[in-house]
Amino acid sequence: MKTIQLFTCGFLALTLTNCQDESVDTSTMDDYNSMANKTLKMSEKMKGHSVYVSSNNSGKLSVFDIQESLEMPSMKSLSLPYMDADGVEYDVNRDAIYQVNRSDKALVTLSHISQTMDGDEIMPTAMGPSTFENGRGSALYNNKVVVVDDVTPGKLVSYHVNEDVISDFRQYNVGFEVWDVHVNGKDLWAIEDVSSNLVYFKDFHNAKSGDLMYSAKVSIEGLIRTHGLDYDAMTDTMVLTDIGSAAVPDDGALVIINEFSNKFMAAMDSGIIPMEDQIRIEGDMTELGNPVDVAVSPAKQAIFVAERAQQKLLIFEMPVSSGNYAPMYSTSVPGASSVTIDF
Ligand SMILES: [Ca+2]
Ligand SMILES: [Ca+2]
Repeated sequence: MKTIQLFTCGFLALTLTNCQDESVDTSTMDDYNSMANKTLKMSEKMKGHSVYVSSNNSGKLSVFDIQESLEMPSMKSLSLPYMDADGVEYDVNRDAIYQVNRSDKALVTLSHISQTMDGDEIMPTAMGPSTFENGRGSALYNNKVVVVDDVTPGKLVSYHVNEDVISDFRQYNVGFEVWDVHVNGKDLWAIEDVSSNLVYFKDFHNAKSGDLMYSAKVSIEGLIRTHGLDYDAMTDTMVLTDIGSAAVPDDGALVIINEFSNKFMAAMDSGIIPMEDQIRIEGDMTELGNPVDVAVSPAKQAIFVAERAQQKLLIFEMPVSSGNYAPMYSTSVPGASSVTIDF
């Protein structure tokens, strides 16, 4: 009974979009509230129009500007002093990128990102401790970044982050292999690698280091192997990628779940989110093979995909029904491994 009440509370948190004002950590509540308000105002004012794509083999960060057009963005390519990168997060308050540098097994900060020009070689302004082995997806929350360590069994590693310093915060053992995570309010969503499972951790925000038990795990019907996820709290929309078989370069799909909170709540009884609750983009027009990461923008009615098998950034119009849709934009990004947006 207690568990069920916790879940209900969790879903309130989920739908109210911002429950961070209950947070503890080291700040006092007043500090935290005023910081959250300031952050919200700054975020509104500084809403950008860039899409950032990591590569795990090129040593480049690709930045696409969609201000003029989603179908024809302009692009700049930044050179990094490491070849293999994954999770990428944009910090609007610092104009900084936090990126999982897999070559050196460390999270790094790339500062003044909006001032960079095409072809620039950029050096990290901060580098974290090497406390993960096999970094994958990441999520930014409350001046921290949580990085997935895709080891067996899986781990999550959190860091305090800013322009100058990245330091250890907490480490968690989740007991299963993880690929990507998303933080919403105080809660965290993860996808289990080599499965169709979506996993919910209520109140991740306050969890102490050590073993972290999930609150719920549900299967997404029809999905073979999920990798990336993104959730928009304003519209309650969850988007998941399906890479199908990792060895097959043209069997990928995207899964969009509208009214996600209610559907997930129902799935906690049944254990499954059925096909009829999903919209699927799949087929030969889609260019989807191994979509490893995704970002969703309901404001732009668009879904941004890091497509690893085809080595591309793909932009899809937000669909209202399932179908074999061509992307509205498709361009080569060698080694595309992760994507984020600043709007
Ligand atoms: Ca595939
Ligand atoms: Ca992601």
